[in-house]
Amino acid sequence: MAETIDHRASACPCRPTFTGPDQLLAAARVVLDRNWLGSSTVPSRSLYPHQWNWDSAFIAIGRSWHEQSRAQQELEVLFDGQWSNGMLPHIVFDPDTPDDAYFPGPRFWQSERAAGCPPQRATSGITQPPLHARAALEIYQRAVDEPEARSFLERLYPKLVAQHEYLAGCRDVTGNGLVAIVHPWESGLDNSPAFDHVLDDLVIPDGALPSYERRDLVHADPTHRPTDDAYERFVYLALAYREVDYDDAVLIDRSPFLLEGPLFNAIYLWSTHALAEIAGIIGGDPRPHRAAARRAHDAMLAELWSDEAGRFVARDARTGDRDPNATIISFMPLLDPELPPDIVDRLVGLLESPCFHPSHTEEHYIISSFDLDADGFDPQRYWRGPVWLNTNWLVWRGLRQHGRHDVADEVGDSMAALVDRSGFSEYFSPFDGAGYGSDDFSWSAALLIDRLLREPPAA
Ligand code: 2M8
Repeated sequence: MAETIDHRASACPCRPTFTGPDQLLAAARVVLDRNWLGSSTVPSRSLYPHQWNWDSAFIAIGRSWHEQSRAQQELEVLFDGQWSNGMLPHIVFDPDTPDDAYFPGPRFWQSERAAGCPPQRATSGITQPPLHARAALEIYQRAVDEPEARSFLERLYPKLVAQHEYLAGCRDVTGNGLVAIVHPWESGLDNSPAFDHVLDDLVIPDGALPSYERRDLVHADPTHRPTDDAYERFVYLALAYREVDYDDAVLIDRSPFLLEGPLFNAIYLWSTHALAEIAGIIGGDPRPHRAAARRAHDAMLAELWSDEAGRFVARDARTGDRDPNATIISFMPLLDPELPPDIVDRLVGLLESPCFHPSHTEEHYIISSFDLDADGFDPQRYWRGPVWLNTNWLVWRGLRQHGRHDVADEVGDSMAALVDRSGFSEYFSPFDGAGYGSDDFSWSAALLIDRLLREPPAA
């Protein structure tokens, strides 16, 4: 058990005072406008000055409520960076932003080494959770101009199919129906304790790392970001992939990091269902997508559910070792519309337990990214304790899907309360709601829009 610390001492000095949902919505739109580059949106002008893969899906969902055209463009421009094997890179670099504005930038990744990288765009060489089919479907569902949205779906559908085929074909490394990630950055939650059981054993040979400068530390407090030790592991794993020219077949034979996780797979499954719906809308065949969704559903229950722990766990695809930590990823299979009700109940039980409910302080916010009682829980450190709006939103959508509106409302209300308290920060303390990381963070704005407009909070 971790020592009890009074984290409320770290209260954020800035307290935006929004007078209600309308002001919050207007402020969220201003953030998205500020971060618009002309054809896509940066997650943050300072920390993340390029286009990120799953950020753009979240952003497109938020934009879909009031600007169909930019929402569509966000995804279409992202897919301009797709590789010919279907891989959708986790960063598509903005050619007008200097290489040293972000590390690792285009000179590090050298995406031109991969046979299928599009010649016109420099990209990273890894991917991120495939939320894009879901985002595309939601843009269509809210479109003001339906014929245009239909033709958008027709244009995007083959690219989405290629993205899913890449994941099912090249990343199902054990043949069990689950998609494996080859780098913590692919998870979207890179510094999460969910990966410690694999990363702790990683040995970096002397001289294997180039010298580099962490640009993130110029823009954010180092005590809120991953440690240098973690970063070395991230850089080392990225280099290992680059050295084999991003050839999955070779990498998978050698990579020390191959992980089947509940977040990536739950999003893949949720988007596979969306792909089936899109196929139906544009006159395609939904059946292969339904079959793929069934396979992912079965595999997630068989391989990632721990009945003993009462939660979903990440699994080392090479050794079969399971992650012992309770983190936010434990809840993500709530996105599976066919998740059995008894499992939904157990996840709700965990969510309501002291592990994720900081009820010992009067002011508190859910859902922390790590078990509040775990050794190593840190309310300020990147993915090791703070609340993030994107993970809240994913759990909120999952709970609503299973009719658990009482708990869903609590999660959704926490999103609005955090922004009300600290503005559109990248992440927040679960105790006092202080904001950390970047200000004016795009997905915080986009997902708050979705939360407020999908179901306005009760007055
Ligand atoms: C964070 O990840 C990047 C690397 O991709 C970083 O730490 O530099 C994560 O929060 C990730 O999920 C997110 O997509 C990215 C941009 O917002 O930042």
